[in-house]
Amino acid sequence: MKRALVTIVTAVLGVLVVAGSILAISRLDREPAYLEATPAGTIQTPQGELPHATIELSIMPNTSADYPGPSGGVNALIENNGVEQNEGWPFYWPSTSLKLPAHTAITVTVKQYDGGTAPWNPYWAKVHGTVGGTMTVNGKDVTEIKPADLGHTFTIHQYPQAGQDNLFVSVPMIAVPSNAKNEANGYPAPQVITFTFITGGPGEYVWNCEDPCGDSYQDFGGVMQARGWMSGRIVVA
Ligand SMILES: [Cu+2]
Repeated sequence: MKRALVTIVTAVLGVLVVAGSILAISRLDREPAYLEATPAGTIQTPQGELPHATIELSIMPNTSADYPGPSGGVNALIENNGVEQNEGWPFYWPSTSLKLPAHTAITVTVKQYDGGTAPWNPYWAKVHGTVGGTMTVNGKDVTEIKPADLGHTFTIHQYPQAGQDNLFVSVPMIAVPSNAKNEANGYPAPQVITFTFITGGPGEYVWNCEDPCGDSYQDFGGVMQARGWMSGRIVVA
């Protein structure tokens, strides 16, 4: 009888350990919920008339009551350490997980509220992979900005692989001037950046910031290595 009990307890403990490990791993993996592009009719592009969709993002310099920032997964673990390691970290908002329709012109509007850091390579201050090779900064068409004015980048990529189209888009997010005053909401007036790119067939991609806005090694640690802040996933479906 006692032996049977020990066997049962041992088996139950084993199940609990496995279930706990799976839960811990899935917490680590959890990414913000997908933000879906909004259909917006059709648009003329160099590839002819295509379906059009839009998506709106903001880059916040720090969290606040109105912009609490990513809270699940990796970030929750950082906060649970009892030390607010993500205090003052910039982040893309409302999500770093994006869902985009296939074979569609996607117009992204970004309100950029953060200051700047020059990139290690001026390549990241140039526009790559958009329709016309341009973006707009506060309504003006440009193909690049001064590297010293870079705040962040929005860079979509994935290693070439069978079964999905290549997608490479990189757009420099111009910084708010360092002497900009905060408005009533606690943030300076944003730089407004728009750009349009064309998705291929269905696929899974990642994106990240290529401006060294973090800390540690080459300033690519901290916020730069925490999913949900300066990097995320893109599904084209
Ligand atoms: Cu960044």
